[in-house]
Amino acid sequence: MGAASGLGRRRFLHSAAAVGVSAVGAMGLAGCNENKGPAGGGASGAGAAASGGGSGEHKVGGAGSVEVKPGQLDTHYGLWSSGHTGDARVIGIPSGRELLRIPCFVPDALIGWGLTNESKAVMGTKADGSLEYTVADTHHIHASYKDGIYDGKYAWINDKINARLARFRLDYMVCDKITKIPNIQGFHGIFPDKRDPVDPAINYTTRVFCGQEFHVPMPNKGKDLEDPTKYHCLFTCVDAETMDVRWQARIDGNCDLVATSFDGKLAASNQYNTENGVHFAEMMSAERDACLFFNIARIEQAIKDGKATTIGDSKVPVVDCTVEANKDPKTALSVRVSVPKNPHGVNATPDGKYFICSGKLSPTATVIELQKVLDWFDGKLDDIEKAIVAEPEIGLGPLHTTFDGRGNAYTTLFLDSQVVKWNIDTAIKKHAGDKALNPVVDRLDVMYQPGHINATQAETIEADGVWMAVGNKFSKDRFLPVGPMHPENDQLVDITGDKMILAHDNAVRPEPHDFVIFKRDWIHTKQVYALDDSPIAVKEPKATGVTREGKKVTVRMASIAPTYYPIEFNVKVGDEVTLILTNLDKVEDLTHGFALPEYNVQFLVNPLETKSVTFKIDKPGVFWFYCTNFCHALHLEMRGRMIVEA
Ligand code: RUQ
Ligand code: CUA
Ligand code: CA
Repeated sequence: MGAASGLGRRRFLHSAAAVGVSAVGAMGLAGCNENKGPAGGGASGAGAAASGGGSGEHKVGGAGSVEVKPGQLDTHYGLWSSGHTGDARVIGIPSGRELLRIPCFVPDALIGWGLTNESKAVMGTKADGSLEYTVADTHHIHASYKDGIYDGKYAWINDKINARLARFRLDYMVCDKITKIPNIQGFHGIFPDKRDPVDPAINYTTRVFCGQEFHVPMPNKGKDLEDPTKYHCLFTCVDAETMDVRWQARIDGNCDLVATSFDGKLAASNQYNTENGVHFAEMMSAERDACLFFNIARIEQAIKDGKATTIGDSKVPVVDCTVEANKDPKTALSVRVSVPKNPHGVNATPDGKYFICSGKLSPTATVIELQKVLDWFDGKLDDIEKAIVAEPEIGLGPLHTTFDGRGNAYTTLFLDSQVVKWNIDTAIKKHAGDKALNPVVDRLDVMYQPGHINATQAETIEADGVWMAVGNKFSKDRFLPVGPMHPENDQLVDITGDKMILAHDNAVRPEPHDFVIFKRDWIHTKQVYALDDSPIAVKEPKATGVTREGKKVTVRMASIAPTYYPIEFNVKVGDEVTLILTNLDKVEDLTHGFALPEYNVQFLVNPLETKSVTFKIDKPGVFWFYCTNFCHALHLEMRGRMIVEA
């Protein structure tokens, strides 16, 4: 990326550095708002170690202190993707504290994800019962919508490596479904829709759109390797409730990220490699790539009208959204708007009017007016390029953009190691002819090489412009050295004022990608399961015990602190044991573990939760199973014997 930025863009580096100084200078101004912020935090900010630009004391702005004192709660939830650790994280904002990791695609030893039968059923297994995949790369996480804000029901996350989409239930904060998307590689961007394009009563999420980044020959059977015309990507629509794949659209070029309009009519993906090159040099030749818009109502009508095909063994209907097939606005299912070379990131403004794509290799952001795209589909706009209403120069290596709900955009500049705040309306006026205007409002140095960025509620109509988190890919000198691999640095910025104020650093295990942040009362979690959540729950101590059918043995267990029922059971060498454990404790936070030596078993059961594991008995002996999770004064005594007679 560094080489690609080119010498010609040096001047941006210089001007960016000059303006960056003012961000540090401005920190003195912000102190007057102390303690008035919605976070209602502490008085001095002394607990917040961070400072702008790497030196000087921390100032508290309108958002309040980042310090969350003992006894207080964070004001916001953050849902973070974790990159190639393959899971998701729940972060408290403003403290930056990691509250939970939610496993989905890869095993997790703490809760026994990938070990219990229930989690294996979600994750998917091979014929021999082993997990189909044990690695994943999660990039983008987004929550379900109702009336333009999150409804607290679901969140979704992608696995770029193995083309899977996972769903989290936000009440229990667990993964409940994973869907493998057929015929794609490099599954990257995702975004739920926000309402139905046709039925106004459906003002909530019913679809999740998924972009494919790595194009492959279709079908991908080892043929047509050097024929770029055979390489395509698919844009996929998954049903939010059933998690079935509803349809796919075959396209040219590679999808980077995905955005959806608040009216439900359009989904879009910014694209690089519109050249459709198979080799790196070909992928870099065009001066402009694109943002590709999908007309959802038309695509679904086309499928109803039988205008779909299928690919390979997949039964999913596939429509043709290639450029060649969609030239006539009256019938087009999709249309491309140009964006400079190899763009990255596309984001919807909270007022519902624009999508903004970052230039990445161009020092610009491209503002596309959604009404104009709809006008083109209606035959009212003669040239789709007129949908571009601004293309401000903002700095080097722009990647992702977020919003404060007051008309400002905040874009990460990877090469400048800055966040640039710019005004969307000013950029539009400048594009329309008022060349004297400067849309850039402020710049803030961040440490270092920022990628993702998101402000509180910025992906909803209630963007509140309080806090903004910036995910920095490098932290270098920012934390104590821990060997060659540094943590990453999530920085929190107060965006309530004209000037951004850097408020907090927190180290984070590499490598988070996207995240969303929203006020804490937008979700209501449950602390205790319902016994009936599991069809195999062991509902009372009386229902415990061992049953046998030939070599298949079922052990029904219950836990009530500080003991298991039964506390011992007998099985035989050669048995296949399915052990079902229900935690009959109903008290919040009273979680038990179950570990079994020599059999590689460890999992947790939360209050009234049921889990099961299946394993083969291959040796005689006494095996003490025990509770791994501190639950009671007699936690260490919570154990029992599995007896296998010789
Ligand atoms: S994308 S740095 Cu992380 Cu998947 Cu933009
Ligand atoms: Cu039960 Cu520790
Ligand atoms: Ca890194």
